[in-house]
Amino acid sequence: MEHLKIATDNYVAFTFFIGTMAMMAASMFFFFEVNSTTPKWRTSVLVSGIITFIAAVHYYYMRGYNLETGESPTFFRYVDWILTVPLMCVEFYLITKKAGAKQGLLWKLIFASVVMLVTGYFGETIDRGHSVLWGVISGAAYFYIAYLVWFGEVAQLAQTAGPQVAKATRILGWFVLVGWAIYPLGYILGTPGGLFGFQLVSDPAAASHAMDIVYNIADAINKIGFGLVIYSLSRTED
Ligand SMILES: *C/C=C(C)/C=C/C=C(C)/C=C/C1=C(C)CCCC1(C)C
Repeated sequence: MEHLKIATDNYVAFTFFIGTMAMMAASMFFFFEVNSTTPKWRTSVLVSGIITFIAAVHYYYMRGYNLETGESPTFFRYVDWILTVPLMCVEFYLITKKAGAKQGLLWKLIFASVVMLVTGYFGETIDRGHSVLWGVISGAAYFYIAYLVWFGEVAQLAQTAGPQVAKATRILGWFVLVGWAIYPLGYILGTPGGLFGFQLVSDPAAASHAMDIVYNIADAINKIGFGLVIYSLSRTED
């Protein structure tokens, strides 16, 4: 078998490689720091590590898959997201729980994130002809999550949970509003529906490469960044 190496101009393979490394390093960091975390925040820091660890395992696989086939590992990308995004919802629940968050709120967040991801998957794979429609439905679920975090129950509970939790929730809210908004951009670049029919990248292979690079950058920012906000909350509040 031919020995596979990353060509220096292959940015897709490169971002998969760096993504794998970053997720592994972040997981080690969060897991080791659990020991020196106060009991109150231990679960939250542990969940941060589980999120980056799940991503590390998927990235390791996606990196190899992409290197060998040159294709986009869409299925495993979505398997990763369907596991990690609900866990990010768990983080919102855990930090507002002391202020009285109910399990109903957790299920609302998880349900919206599953709708967001399943519809996005349809638009990227089995029904690409209607990618704009699926993208719009997915976007509605996304805005609902952003609404809950900025103005809904999450925001209200965070206000009564003390200044540190309120501050952390606001920063996490920015991750949802700005960091998560990078994903629809990748979707627009990569699907045939483009931006309501306007195709930004016309060559299909180039479009799929652009999408992978955008998703890889977004994952590193959002999964590791999110975890670091939780980590810093665990060090300021006792
Ligand atoms: C760790 C992975 C994360 C935080 C993934 C987040 C993914 C999204 C916010 C995806 C959103 C999408 C839309 C809002 C519309 C188009 C389809 C998606 C699934 C790319």
